[in-house]
Order: sequence, then C-alpha cells, then structure tokens
Amino acid sequence: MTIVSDYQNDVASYWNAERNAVNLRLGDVSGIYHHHYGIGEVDWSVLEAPDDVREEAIIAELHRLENDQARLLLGHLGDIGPQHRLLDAGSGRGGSSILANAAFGCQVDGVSISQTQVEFANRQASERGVADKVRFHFKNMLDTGFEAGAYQAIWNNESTMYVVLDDLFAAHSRLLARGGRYVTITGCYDDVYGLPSRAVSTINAHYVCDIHPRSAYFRAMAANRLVPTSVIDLTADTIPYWELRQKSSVATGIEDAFLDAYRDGGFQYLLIAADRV
Ligand code: GPP
Ligand code: MG
Repeated sequence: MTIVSDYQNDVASYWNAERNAVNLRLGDVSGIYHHHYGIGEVDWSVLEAPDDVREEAIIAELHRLENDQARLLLGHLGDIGPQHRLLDAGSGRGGSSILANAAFGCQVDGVSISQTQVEFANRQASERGVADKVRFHFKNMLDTGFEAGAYQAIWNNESTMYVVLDDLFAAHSRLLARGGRYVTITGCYDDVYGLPSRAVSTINAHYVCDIHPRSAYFRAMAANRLVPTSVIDLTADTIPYWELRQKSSVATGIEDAFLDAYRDGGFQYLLIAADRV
C-alpha cells in the first residue's frame, strides 16, 4: 500500500489538488516544474521592466532561481555517470529528476504519494523523450520496495518535512550502494532557540507538513549509516527569492511567514550531503 495513514492521505490530498501559479507558471517558462524554492542573487531590474513585460520577467527570474537551487543540489550527488541509478524521494512534478537525467544521462526514479503529480511528471518525461530513463512511481518514499543497494545517490528536495526522519533514513540507507551519496535541501528550525516560532507553525499549517529541528537530521543520519560530508547554510541565499516572490503576482500568502522565520534566525534553509558508509 502506498498511503498508509490519515496524515499521508491529507498530504496526498493537498498535492493532488495543488495548482499554484507560482509553480505552474514558473514551470511553463522552460517546461521544468519544481516544488522547491530558489537561491542566489536576484536581478532586481525585472521590477523596472516595461509594464507589458514586467510580470513575465519576474516569473522568469523566479524560475531561474529555482533551477539554480536544483542544480546546486545535483552538484552534491558526487561523481554520477550514465551507468548509475538515482532516486528522487518526493519527486513532485518531476523537475529535479528531469534535470538530473539531463546532467548525468542516467536512470532516475521519482516517487510521490500524489497520483496527480506522478501522472504529471511522467507526462513531462514522455514529452521530453526521456521516459525510458526517467520514471515516476506512485510509491511511498518510506517503503518503495525498490532493490536494496541499487542507488548511487538519493535526494530529498524539500520533502523531508513530511516524514519521520528515522524511517526515511533507514529506507534510504537500505537503497543506497555503499559509498553512495544522500543529499537534502530542507527548511529546519534551529533548536539552539528551543522550540520553533509562530512563523514556522504557520508554514507547517500551510503545507500540512512538520518541519524538523536541525539536530534531528544529524541524529537520524548517524543512526542510519549516513555520515555528513557537507552542510551548507543557504538561509541568506534564499531570502532574495522570497523578497522577489513577495512582490510578484504569483505570491501565495506564505511569503511573510518565510521571511519572518528566516530573518529572526530561528529557521534555516540547509543543504546536507552525506555518504552511505
Ligand atoms: C513546497 O514547494 C515545499 C514544501 C511544502 C516544503 C516546505 C519547505 C520548507 C523549506 C519548509 P512548492 O513549490 O510546492 O510551494 P509553493 O507552492 O509555495 O511554491
Ligand atoms: Mg514553488
């Protein structure tokens, strides 16, 4: 069974119904549809573009920043060749998987508990002529049933906040080849300050997720043969994306919560890469 709890059913319902312009219109720019945020410097001149092209310029700029986020993640997967297999855990509409196949020429499996997302992503792979290499499955990342040790790398691009980390890393550890790499980009609260702020609770309620404390990642990795090789704090790099998104026509209303959470220091946007030992 793919969906095994009321909670997972709530998550699947959210994603089956989701049609946010901030995801679909950005994806339309290049045909790569993401469900994560952006990083890097904003070209603020887009706000001064002529009236008839301003909105389009802002959307293209937001999309550029989300592509840059995905490329940063993929750059931490290690030395990947066409012979390898990769797993995108919580693959959304498929953007990261399709970019990974384009970068490495290898087979990629994506899994999601949203049937709508899986169908959308498989359609994208077919349209781009890569359906023989990039496949999306209606499966639970905690229990894929895929072959043990078959994957050279696995990533979660902003999808760890939907699962218990010990369960997730146990599953990844089983699927990864020895010496393989795990990478996540995630939002986590900084437990230096104890419990999370109200802004973090607002984000949780908005997406039906449960943001973990930073320490939980390292504890669960250590318990599951995953040894961190890089930890990069991307908080300062993602704030410009949120500032531009806040001023855009595709803002969803969650922008203030992210900006408050990041600026008050209690919430971090982190990349963590780890070796499977
Ligand atoms: C959604 O991306 C991402 C999440 C629900 C994970 C939460 C992430 C954190 C860093 C806490 P999306 O692209 O579908 O969201 P939106 O529709 O707001 O752009
Ligand atoms: Mg988005």
